[in-house]
Amino acid sequence: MPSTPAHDRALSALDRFRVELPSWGFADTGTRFGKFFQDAAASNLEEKLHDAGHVHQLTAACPTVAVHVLWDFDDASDTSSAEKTKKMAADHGVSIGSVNPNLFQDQEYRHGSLCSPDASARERAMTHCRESIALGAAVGSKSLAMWMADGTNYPGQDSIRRRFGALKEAYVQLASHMRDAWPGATFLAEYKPFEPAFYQTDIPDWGASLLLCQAAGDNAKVLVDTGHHLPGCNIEQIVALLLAEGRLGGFHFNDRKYADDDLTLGSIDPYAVFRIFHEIASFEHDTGLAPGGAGVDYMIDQSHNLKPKLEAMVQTVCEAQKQFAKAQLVDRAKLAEFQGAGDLVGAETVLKEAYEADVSGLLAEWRRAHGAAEDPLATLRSSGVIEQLGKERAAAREAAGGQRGGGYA
Ligand code: AOS
Ligand code: ZN
Ligand code: ZN
Ligand code: ZN
Repeated sequence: MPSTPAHDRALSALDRFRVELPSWGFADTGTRFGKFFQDAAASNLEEKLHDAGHVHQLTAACPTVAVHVLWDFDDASDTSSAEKTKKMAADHGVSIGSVNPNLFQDQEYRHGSLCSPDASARERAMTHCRESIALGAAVGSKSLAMWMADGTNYPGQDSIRRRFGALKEAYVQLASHMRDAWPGATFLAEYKPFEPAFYQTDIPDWGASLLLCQAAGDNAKVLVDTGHHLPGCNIEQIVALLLAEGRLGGFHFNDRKYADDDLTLGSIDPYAVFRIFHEIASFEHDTGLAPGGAGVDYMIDQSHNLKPKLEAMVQTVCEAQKQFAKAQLVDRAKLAEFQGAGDLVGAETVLKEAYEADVSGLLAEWRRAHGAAEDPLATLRSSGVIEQLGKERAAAREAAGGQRGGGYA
């Protein structure tokens, strides 16, 4: 591909585009109907960090790994192993990314955690969050990713206003505690319109997340999980508005056809991914920020039931880079001209031209320059690494009495 200003801009934008891998995406997972085990699945933090490190080695784009407090650290109150964890990550060429508290697996959370009508459940949840904050600071992470399963299953079950009030109070306290105990880190507030609660969730949408963040303070930002929207939702508009308000914290990337399906990013609708990146690139352009300057955290949140986990992660990272690069190619001067002239077809064509551009050469060039595999997925698939890990881990499991774990139950 010839070196044009757009080409060079895309190359340097890719330098700042980092995609965080979820530790739980390397472990066995399933649906509520059951699990299909994979021999190569990771069963402890060390193996997850190993796998994440391998994805980073192939892509040079994934230096951090999101951790889940009770799946990756047995005891949330114990920060004494933080140095060991940091070193373990460093040994695999990565570092610890967002810290995800677990506010859904304790029996006491039957009616919710921070929103529960039961004061002792609320207190337990607060303690767990404070411990997660201490852990995050100790492992050198930069963010706390708050996702809560709180909600109700039936109309009348509880007071929606009381629950949201309790939640707001809790977020205000936690974000403020974070400013002292973990300076510089971001409090990320995720939302989801359904599941596991079926009648109402306590943070159903970005509006509710935004209200909480506005109350909680400047370190609180909204986390957009691309799977957490009702059908037809215009996610890029949410992204544009949150950027304008200075409240877009980051993403949990995945794709969906029906619900929170955890499909690989762009497997259903790659144009939607492009449109999200276009909004971010447009914001950075209009505000004079360099690409990556909007301070958005890009994280993957996918648990793969059937696809080999390493392949699915590499596929996702490459897809994200592809759509990100294309969004950098949008001719913004031309677009502004068409927009000003009210030329719909002209404006749409500018977007489509970038979306339809072939960026494979550009991505290969970037990967060569950064020590990544030129085609990470092909390299992984022909390397035999997954088969080898499968053999080793199956044998180790056998020796340990068949124990599995470390992800969604
Ligand atoms: C759940 O639906 C959410 O997407 C969570 O972000 C996530 O899967 C969980 O926090 C994993 O730790
Ligand atoms: Zn570079
Ligand atoms: Zn998520
Ligand atoms: Zn989800």
